[in-house]
Amino acid sequence: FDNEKITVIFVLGGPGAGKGTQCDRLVKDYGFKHLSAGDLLRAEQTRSGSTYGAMIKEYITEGKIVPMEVTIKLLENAMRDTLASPPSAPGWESSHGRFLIDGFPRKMDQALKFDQAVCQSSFVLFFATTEAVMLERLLERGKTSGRDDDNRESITKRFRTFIETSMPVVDYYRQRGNVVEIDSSPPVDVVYDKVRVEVDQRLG
Ligand code: UP5
Ligand code: MG
Repeated sequence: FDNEKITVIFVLGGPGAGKGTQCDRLVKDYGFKHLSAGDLLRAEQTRSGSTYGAMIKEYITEGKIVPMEVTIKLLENAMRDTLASPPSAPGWESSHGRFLIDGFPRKMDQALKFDQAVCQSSFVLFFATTEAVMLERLLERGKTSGRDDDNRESITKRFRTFIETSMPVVDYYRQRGNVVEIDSSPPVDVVYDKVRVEVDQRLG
């Protein structure tokens, strides 16, 4: 993908930090195309004829990172589809697309591969809060979400993977001065006000 023609923002943060919620707001106000790696994997998991379904379910339930080939392919396909039939949202220009890539990259190999083979991100929006806050949100959501990983056992595993495998990615981009960190403990509107300020500043 041509970095002159698209803007990509990575949206990272622990499980339940509020990535998807904030992305939904940004889509409405800025015309971003929101691509959640987790959503794409869950869709692939249930797609009839997928060879990866059982494998994806196993990884997600165990809170492990699905091999990057699968996830990067799904993201590339979704980006290509979006550019082929662009959203008619205000903010999305035919000459220049905007993507929020949510929950990816969450392992160093994915980060390096995507940067080198797909495109570079403008910056990383990193939502930080405590495990206590994230646990409460996920258990509450788990009452209705139907997600295979919104249970105490999987949540514990997701937290461990986040610390051990995904935080190094955030630190890698931080060293490059590419991380905007936002405390996502407050209510959604308060968090979003801060997000807007940062995005306005960087998108110009
Ligand atoms: N909520 C949100 N913000 C709130 C706020 N400020 N105040 C109060 N409540 C708030 O929010 C979670 C819940 O909290 C919701 O009920 C919301 O209303 C409330 P949400 O916005 O959904 O948080 P999010 O950070 O998106 O949480 P999510 O559970 O989606 O994060 P994960 O990172 O765990 O999930 P994801 O779907 O990205 O990945 C799932 C799995 O897929 C991974 O564990 C992994 O196994 C696999 N995966 C890969 O293998 N590779 C990838 O590249 C990506 C995923
Ligand atoms: Mg999410």
